[in-house]
Amino acid sequence: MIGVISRASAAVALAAAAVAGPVALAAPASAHTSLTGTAPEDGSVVPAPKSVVLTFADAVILPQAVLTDAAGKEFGGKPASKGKKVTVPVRKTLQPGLHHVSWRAVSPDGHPIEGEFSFTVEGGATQAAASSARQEEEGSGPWTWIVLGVLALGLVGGGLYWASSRNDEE
Ligand SMILES: [Cu+2]
Repeated sequence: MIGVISRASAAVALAAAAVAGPVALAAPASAHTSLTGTAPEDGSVVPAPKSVVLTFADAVILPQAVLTDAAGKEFGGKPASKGKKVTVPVRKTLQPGLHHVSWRAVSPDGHPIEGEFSFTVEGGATQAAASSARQEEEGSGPWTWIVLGVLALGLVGGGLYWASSRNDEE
């Protein structure tokens, strides 16, 4: 019976870890609270949001957040805490492009926690640029290095062959 229960709870823990992913792995077993999600999500492309919402595993104390565009201009209002959610009002309509949120708060256990994430406000040329930039990033994966490596090997090999055939002539 105990075996069944612990196997079941292990399965639940595994499932929870799979959902929470790196956040769960980064957090020590029993320590300060952590950010469980944001809206907009990190790395997302979204319509201009009216507010930015940070959700924590527990209610946090004295939350602070700075919302900036790519030029460093600030758009965030005073963060308001309600339960496990912290809402940062957006003071002025965000223009298309990359935006960044830096946040900081005090965990219920008294430890400071902080983090950052970014999102892109969709629209016109900026959105196209953002998605093509992402494709380029994906494109310059291992293949670029493999091709460069093969080219380099070819050059070295060719050079060695040339050198050895010259030696043969002498
Ligand atoms: Cu802590």
